[in-house]
Amino acid sequence: MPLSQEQLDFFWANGYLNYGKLFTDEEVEAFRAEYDEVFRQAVEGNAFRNIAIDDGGDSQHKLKAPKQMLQITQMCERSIRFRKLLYEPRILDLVQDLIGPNLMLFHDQALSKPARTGGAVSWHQDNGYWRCRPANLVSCWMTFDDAVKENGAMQVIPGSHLKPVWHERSAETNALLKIEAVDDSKAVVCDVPAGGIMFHHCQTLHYTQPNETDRPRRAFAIHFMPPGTRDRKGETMRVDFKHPLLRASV
Ligand SMILES: O=C(O)CCC(=O)C(=O)O
Repeated sequence: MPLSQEQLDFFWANGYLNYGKLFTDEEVEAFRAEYDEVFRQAVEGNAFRNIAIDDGGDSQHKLKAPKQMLQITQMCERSIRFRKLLYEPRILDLVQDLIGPNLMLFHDQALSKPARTGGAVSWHQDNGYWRCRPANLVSCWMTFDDAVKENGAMQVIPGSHLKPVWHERSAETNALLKIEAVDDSKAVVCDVPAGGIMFHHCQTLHYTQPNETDRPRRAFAIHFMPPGTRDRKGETMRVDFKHPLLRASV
C-alpha cells in the first residue's frame, strides 16, 4: 500500500516516519537466524567493526570491550537473504513514494547492540559522514527485536533534516562523529516492533542509546539514493556491484 498524503507530509515536515510492522513473525525468525549466522562468520574471520571503540584489533579485542556497537557494512555481499531484502517490493514501494521511482543502494549495514553491553551511536546526521549532494538520501531502518528506548530504539529530532550541521570526531571512538549541541529534550523515541521499519532523511539528527536490557537489539539499515547523487568528492556515483540499481522507472 502506498504512503498516504498524511504520512508523506509527516515525513517531509519531520524528517522521519515510524511506519511500524512490515514483516511477519516467520520472516523475522528467518532474518534473525541469517543475521546471527553472518555475525558468527564475521567473528570467526574478524570481519566486523566495534564502532564503540577505535576500530582495529582482533575479534576478541572487539568483543571484550566494555561497550559493543557491532557493525557489518554490506550484509548484501555476505548473504543472499540480505541481498534480496534490498529488492523487497514492500520497502521499495514506500521509498519510491519518498524519493522517486529510480533507486540505488548507497550502502547497507547491520548494527547490533548485544544485551547489556550494547554501545551508543552518538547524535549525528548520516550525511555528516557521507557528505553526498544533493542531500536527498533516505534510510529504511528495521529491527529484528522489539526496539524501545532502553535497548536502543532510534531517537530523532523532528525537523532537523532541514539544515546540515557540523560534525566533530567523537572523543570516545574514532569510528563515530558527534555533534556537541543537540537539544535532546526535543528527541522523539521511535519504538519499533520486531519486523518493523522506520524511515529517516539523511539530514535528520538521530541517536541510539546503549542497550541496558537483557535483550539484544539487532537492526539493519538500507540507505537509498536517487541516481545522480554525488559523493564527497563531487563525483556522480555509478551503478556498480556496491551500488546496484534497485528500481528503475520504465
Ligand atoms: O542502529 C543504530 O543504533 C544506529 C543506526 C543509524 O545511525 C542509522 O541507521 O543511520
